[in-house]
Amino acid sequence: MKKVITYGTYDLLHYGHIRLLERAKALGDYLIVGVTADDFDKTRGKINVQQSLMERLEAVRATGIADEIIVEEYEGQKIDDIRRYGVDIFTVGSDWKGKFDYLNEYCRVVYLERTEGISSSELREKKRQICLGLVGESLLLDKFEKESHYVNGIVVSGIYTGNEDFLPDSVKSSYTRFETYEELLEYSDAVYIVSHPTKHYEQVKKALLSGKHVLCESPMAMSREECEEVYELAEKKGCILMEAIKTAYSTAYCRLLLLAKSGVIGEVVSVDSVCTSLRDINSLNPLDISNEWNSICYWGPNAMLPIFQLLGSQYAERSIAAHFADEAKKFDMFTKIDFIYHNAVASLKVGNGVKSEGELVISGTKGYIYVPAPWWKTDYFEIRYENPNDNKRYFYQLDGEGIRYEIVAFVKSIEMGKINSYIDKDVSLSIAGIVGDLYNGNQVKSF
Ligand code: C2G
Repeated sequence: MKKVITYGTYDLLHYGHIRLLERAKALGDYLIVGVTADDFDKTRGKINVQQSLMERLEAVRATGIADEIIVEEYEGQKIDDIRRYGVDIFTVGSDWKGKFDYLNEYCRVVYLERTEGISSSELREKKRQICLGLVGESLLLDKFEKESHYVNGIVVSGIYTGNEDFLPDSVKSSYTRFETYEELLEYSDAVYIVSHPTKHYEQVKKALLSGKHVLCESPMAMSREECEEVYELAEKKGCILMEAIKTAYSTAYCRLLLLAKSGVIGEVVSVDSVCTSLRDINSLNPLDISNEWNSICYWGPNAMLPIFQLLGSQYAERSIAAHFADEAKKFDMFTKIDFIYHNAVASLKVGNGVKSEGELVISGTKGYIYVPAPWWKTDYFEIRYENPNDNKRYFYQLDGEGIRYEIVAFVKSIEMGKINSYIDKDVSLSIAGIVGDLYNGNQVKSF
């Protein structure tokens, strides 16, 4: 029996795929089809896959062409499979010509002519493009715009900013700059907001009232009540409202959360996170300080994310100690917050003007998870035990700091008509609550 193997993503299965499978089958007597796992696709840069692995496996099975279907999960697996299954021929479309010649060492390699005029990415693009308006005054706009090019299904409609200085020439020259927010909304289906946090609530609300979907940098509002209000408004308007904290979308961060919740370190007893950056705040005049993001807004959401995602928001006590740079006590240069839960504790330190070791430590009754600085750009973490020989290390590639995955989640939410956010509403509300407490000086000790 002559065994043939081929691999693919097979997203939105189309006749180009089917013709390939039919010709692959005709090369031998038994065809094995390897369908790529979601993570493997992400690792190799295919982040726009619309269908889940199960849907893609089912679609290939339903063709009735494959004699066996396997999942391709890691780089190099093809060699393992060829050996394991005793494969005689590896085949793939001619768009890969030359890329798999190294497999000639293990079996015959055949490149089959690719079917022109059809591709999964064209099918994805054919769906209505979402016009996305960029709103705000932050260098993050530039990063976001660059990352948006990796995501199928969106096109930037234009920009509304209160301060053009934040826009690099490349962005300025590429897009319409709307004079008013209302005008931007008119030409957009959705908006990404990264204005000064004190503007977020009003801008989110105005977009939702206009029936636009919203992806807004955290904090989305300066109080729990305002945050609750915009979530309710989104529900009422049938719009997607998603909070943007790019760390939440990094594969490594998602994995460490799952591992912590799965009990590999026993019960989580403490979560300690530190996020800081150095800004020469003291040299700024009061007006400039008011345009800067203070520590609780700039780093607070990131630092609070693992605490609320692992321990929840029902803490019994919390204490906030802040060092302010201004008389009005609105700009915290450094803030330490301690939470006491029923059976755990948590602490965070954030600084925009004070530098510390930006690590995340999740302590448990069997071991702990250690994420080195800058932990919020999570691509690596360790699980450490009493016996260092038991320690485990994990690395997951992080492209674009997680922003492109965040955009993919936002676009998928809009296309599916239901929220696909990695940040639960309850976490979002808790973050806004703490931000509000600090702004309102609610039980805040200043030092
Ligand atoms: N294909 C084709 N004609 C098309 C589109 C795709 O012949 N119009 C072939 C591809 O060449 C590939 C298979 O169909 O052999 C599956 O294509 P994709 O799902 O796009 O996956 P791809 O990443 O190209 O698969 O490691 C090998 C890769 O996984 C190959």
